[in-house]
Amino acid sequence: MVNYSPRPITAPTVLWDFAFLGKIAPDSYSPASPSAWERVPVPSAFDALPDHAGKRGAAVYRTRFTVPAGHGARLEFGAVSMWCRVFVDGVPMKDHACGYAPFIVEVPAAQQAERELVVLVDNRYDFDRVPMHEEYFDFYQYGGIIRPVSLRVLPAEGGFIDHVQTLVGEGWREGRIMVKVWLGGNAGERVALTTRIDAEPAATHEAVVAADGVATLTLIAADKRPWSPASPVLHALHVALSNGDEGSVRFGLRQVEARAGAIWLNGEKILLKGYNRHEWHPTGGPATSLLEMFNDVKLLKDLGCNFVRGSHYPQDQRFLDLCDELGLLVWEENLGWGQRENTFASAKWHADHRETLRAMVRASANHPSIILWGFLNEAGSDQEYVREAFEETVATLRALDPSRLITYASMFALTDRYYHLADVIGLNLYPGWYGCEGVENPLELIAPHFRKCFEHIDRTGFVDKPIIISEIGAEGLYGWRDAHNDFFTETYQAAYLKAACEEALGNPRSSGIALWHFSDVRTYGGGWSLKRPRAFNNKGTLDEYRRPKEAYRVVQGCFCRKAESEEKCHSPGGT
Ligand code: ADA
Repeated sequence: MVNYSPRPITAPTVLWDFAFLGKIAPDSYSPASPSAWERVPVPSAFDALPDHAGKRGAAVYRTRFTVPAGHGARLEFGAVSMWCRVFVDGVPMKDHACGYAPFIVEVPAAQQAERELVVLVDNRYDFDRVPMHEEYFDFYQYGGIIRPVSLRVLPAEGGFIDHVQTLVGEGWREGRIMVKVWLGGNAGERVALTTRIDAEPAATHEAVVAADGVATLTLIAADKRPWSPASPVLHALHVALSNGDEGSVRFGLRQVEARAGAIWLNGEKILLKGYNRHEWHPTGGPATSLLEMFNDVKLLKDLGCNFVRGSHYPQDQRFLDLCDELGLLVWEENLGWGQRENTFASAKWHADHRETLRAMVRASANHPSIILWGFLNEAGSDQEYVREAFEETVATLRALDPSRLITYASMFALTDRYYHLADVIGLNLYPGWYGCEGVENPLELIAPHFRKCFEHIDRTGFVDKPIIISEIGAEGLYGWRDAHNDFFTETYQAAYLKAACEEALGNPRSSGIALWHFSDVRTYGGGWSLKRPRAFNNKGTLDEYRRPKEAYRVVQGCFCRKAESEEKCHSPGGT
């Protein structure tokens, strides 16, 4: 069951065995094959470790864990990149083909308590085997167990709580929540449940109908303080089955709505001010620490943000926990980057996309910080071939979680065919950066282009839908300034972001902005990187070490001028 503190796997050693296997065919591997073992920490991206930096191929991680004899268990993987096959006691249990989505491996009961876990990972691009990852994505795709692995021992007999989903909507003022208890094992058609919110007395619910394995309850929290970025009040819900299986989730009382062309949080119109953020740091690549995530959230808050877009994949649960606790609204999306027709023609891609979308919602649905579900960044949304995937994705998200808004980031503002599916229209726009060869003053392109897009959207029948600028940015190389203030200088970047913020925050048709990007991040190398100096996407307002560029102060000025009155921008340490 989802719990709010990550429970690391109970391995006997801190480090796991690791071996880089190189170009072997994954199917030729067996845990019985001999390997030359090293020791590495988990989580880790093996190709971010100095000994293996930049390598592509197969690799294997191995450890031991204990489960009381006779009990089944679940291994819950935060993310393994890009492809993996998980073996328990030498037996292949699951293949998984999305490097950023959480997944579960069922561990069958055994006579012995000590068990062996082997994870074969592979970071090679292979469209047939791993169609969700393609080589042209503008961020470096690593290999390894990049997020925490946790273990959950299941009851020896009877049913168990698979996970608990809290749904908060129009009842937020009264403290009313809908709770869905997803059951596993032989829980039966009626279950007895005990619930407790915060430190309130426990409540018993006899013979709750578990239709299709889901028992639904409506509960009222005594403490009705709402959750908001300015006051992120969290509540705890504990749920237990009569056989003692139990767990806790956190939730917040808040409602998000899209109406009259605006986004409303707890009944008040809200302007989103934020950044896109990749989960990435130079030390460990995508395997970041809680401290690094914490520092990023603090920097975002210092910049005056109330919003972050988790580009371009499901988020680390620890990051979402921080957003819940520190008060940052989140757009979480399923993995996607600019896919075109060949991707949508792949049955394996559809199956993997479906599985990971569900896994994202299952893992993240209780975070009050998440207000928007997104999917498929910059896919071919001006074309017919995305229709099936877009319609199915939206229907799935609405069925799984009617309490949040749905969006996708479009790069086809004037020709997009699917705005009707979204609650919030997200536009990725780069006027004054891409495609302005020969233009004398590219900054002057920004505001008129925004207006043209807004007018097009209103004219084509979507006047009631809120619009946000889901990406805009320019490259600024850290430390690069010169008298021309030309492209790639910190100065042009700062002026660019200022112009974008002023229009997006000042134009009443806009509900906000997510700047591209929070920090510089490693991207594709070799020939792919000709437009990416250093093989980095340098559009960060901070560089990769989180050193602020000129744009930092400028954006802070824009966002803080627009700060909600109850939310003060601050500058810790006088920065
Ligand atoms: C796109 C894309 C981003 C990044 C950006 C850029 O909008 O969604 O991931 O690649 O362009 O820097 O060009």
